[in-house]
Amino acid sequence: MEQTFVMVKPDGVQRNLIGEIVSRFEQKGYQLIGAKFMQISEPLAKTHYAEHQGKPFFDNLVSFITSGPVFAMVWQGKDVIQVSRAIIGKTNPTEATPGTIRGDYGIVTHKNIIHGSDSEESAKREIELFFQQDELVSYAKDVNTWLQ
Ligand code: IDP
Repeated sequence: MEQTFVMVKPDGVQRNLIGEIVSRFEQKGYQLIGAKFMQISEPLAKTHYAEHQGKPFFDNLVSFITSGPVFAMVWQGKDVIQVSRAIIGKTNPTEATPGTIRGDYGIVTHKNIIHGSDSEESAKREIELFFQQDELVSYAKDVNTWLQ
């Protein structure tokens, strides 16, 4: 079953949006298999955002993501990578459709509430970066039979 990495960024935590964000993924029908409330270190931030190294916003991105705690999660389900990106909305909240998380709660790109992996490769890389294998919980849910 497909898995993806989702993280409520420091602005989402400060704005009390953890519960709202978890609800949206739960209500869609996805299954939470890992969660961690944590402070990101500078080295972890630089590794996580390595693809943006050298861009003008990189330093601000690293200082923002390390500026307060984040809520890191792994969600599982059919097509969860693609669908979670749709639930999250476009990177720039001005362009994000209302109804998406960024469309409903974000205003500026550098504080856009939430991160979600954008491909199978980045999901695998980011899950391994943030979670040990024994921190991911495998469990059956009877409700899944109503979603397949
Ligand atoms: P994504 O989070 O929608 O996948 P990415 O292009 O991977 O978007 O960028 C990672 C994060 O870097 C964004 O969520 C946003 O917070 C920040 N970012 C991206 N582009 C800009 C920019 O042009 N200015 C400031 N911050 C940016």
